[in-house]
Amino acid sequence: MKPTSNKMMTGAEIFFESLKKEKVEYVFGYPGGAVLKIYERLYDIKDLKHILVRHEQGATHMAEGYAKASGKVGVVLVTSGPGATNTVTGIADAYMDSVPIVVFTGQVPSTLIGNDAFQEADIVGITRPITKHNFLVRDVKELASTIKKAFYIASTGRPGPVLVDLPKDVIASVCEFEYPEKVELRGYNPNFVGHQNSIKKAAEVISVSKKPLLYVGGGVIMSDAYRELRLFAKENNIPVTMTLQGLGAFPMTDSQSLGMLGMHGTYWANMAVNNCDVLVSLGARFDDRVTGKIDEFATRSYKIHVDIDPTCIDKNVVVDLPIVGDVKHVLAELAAEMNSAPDTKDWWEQINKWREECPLEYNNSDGKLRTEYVLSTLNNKTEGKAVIVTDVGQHQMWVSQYYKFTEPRSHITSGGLGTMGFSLPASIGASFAIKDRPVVSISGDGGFQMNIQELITAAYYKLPIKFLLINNSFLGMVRQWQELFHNEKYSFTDLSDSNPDFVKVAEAMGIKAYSTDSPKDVEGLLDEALAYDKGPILIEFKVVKEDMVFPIIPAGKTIKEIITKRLDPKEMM
Ligand SMILES: Cc1ncc(C[n+]2csc(CCOP(=O)(O)OP(=O)(O)O)c2C)c(N)n1
Repeated sequence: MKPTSNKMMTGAEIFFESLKKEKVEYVFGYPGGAVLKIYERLYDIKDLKHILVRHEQGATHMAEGYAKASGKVGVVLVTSGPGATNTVTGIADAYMDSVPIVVFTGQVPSTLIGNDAFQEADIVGITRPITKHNFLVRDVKELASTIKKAFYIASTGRPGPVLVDLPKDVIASVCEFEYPEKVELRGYNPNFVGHQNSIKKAAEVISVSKKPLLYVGGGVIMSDAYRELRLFAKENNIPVTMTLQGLGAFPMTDSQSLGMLGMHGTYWANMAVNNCDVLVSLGARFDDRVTGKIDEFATRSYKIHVDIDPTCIDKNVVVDLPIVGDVKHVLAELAAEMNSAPDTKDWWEQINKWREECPLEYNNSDGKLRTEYVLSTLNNKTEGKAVIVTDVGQHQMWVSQYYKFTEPRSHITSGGLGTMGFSLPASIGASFAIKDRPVVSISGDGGFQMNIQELITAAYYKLPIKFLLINNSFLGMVRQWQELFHNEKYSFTDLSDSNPDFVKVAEAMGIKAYSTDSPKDVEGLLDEALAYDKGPILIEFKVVKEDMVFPIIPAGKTIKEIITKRLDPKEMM
């Protein structure tokens, strides 16, 4: 189909011309009645790659994985009704983790909206609380400007998901195509430059502190502020702890890294938070998995909070000095304002004592296969440089402890929503973005089954993803809570009788697959997986069933209640 006239185009043509203007490379999608006109046009388009998924939830996680790995906006295209509602979990996930995606949903014709028409769902209403913004396009004349706004809103300020609902008649209508150069939105002006006086004050406070700590979140990675962070931390010899989303913002191999803080964070990172005198939060949001009991969180510290989103300030923890701005700019300014580095010698001595007091450990001598061993071996073989996409559960927390991320945009996980079924499709999105490093998807046997259909997508597009399946035959993290906090009532968490033969499942979908329960096989299998580039490969590691992730600070508790190992039954008596 050729453009209708010089500049006159159908809505479907305008849609693709607008995506071209936004330099979109990939669209993760699934067709249906309400978007047939778009797919009709797509049939003849060569310079945009449409990735056919197997379920629309998969499409949204792929867009997230692509966005997180590349720093670009991920794009989804689905039909109305069930196609649209299937995207809801992925949209909520992107909202919680501030991931820039734009989701285009088909809608029934404008004249039928509100009539309970076939495959009608009020997706704008449904997603209002879980999108940064959403639009229903009522007139084809608004289509191009709406798409421009959608990409702008998704990718600026604190990033997030934007949904654009496209009624069937709008897509079929015709108008002149003109793509706006600029976006002007009243009331939406993300503040990039922090207040100069506040930055000066922060520099003064940090210079004279004795026990400063940098608490780094995903915002540092999103604003590409890792160089500024490294410079600032090194020049001032300040320890750095990271949130789950912040891992990779500062090299975990550097002696100044304390690793992750919070519920499953390191003992020394949590002790440092509890004892620091100045806490500098950079692109992090003080979420409950980090703070534990809020009234007792870092009570000894003067708190500085740098964030681009003003609604984050004082939301969970009241701070002493807020700085609203892009963390990249603020960190550069802060570095320039520092007259002298703080004296942190004693502070480091104390932190290093905590490191020795309670190191991360696991049993590596009884001949049994353990997740920590698999992850440490993977870390050694890839030197902390692979792109690791995890699911949700115990394996996810072990990754945060045993994989030493050295690069930003290398750790992709569902943190805020904690969505099982995230890793498999998100690794597909990441694999389209990343070609020069291995992409490794790590899932538990529970979460792996939640979007298992997307193995077909990975196989069809011959993506060289390494799927590592950590099979403990349990919904491991829930089992752990049942053991620790619910009287050992293992209610519906044992999957040993119902799990499928994962190797056969993978093979049926065209994927090379292996399984082992022996530590002796780990090196060889990882070598084979890392060398294999003809398509995806799956390795199932049958690990010890009842292992638990330590340390753990129970939900809503403090460092005083930290549990560092499984209690010996004799100790409990
Ligand atoms: C969609 C969804 N449903 C339920 C949960 C609750 N949940 C959190 S962790 C977990 C267990 C995960 O088990 P598995 O995938 O086997 O990973 P493991 O903890 O064993 O590493 C469950 C059920 C969730 N996070 N997401």
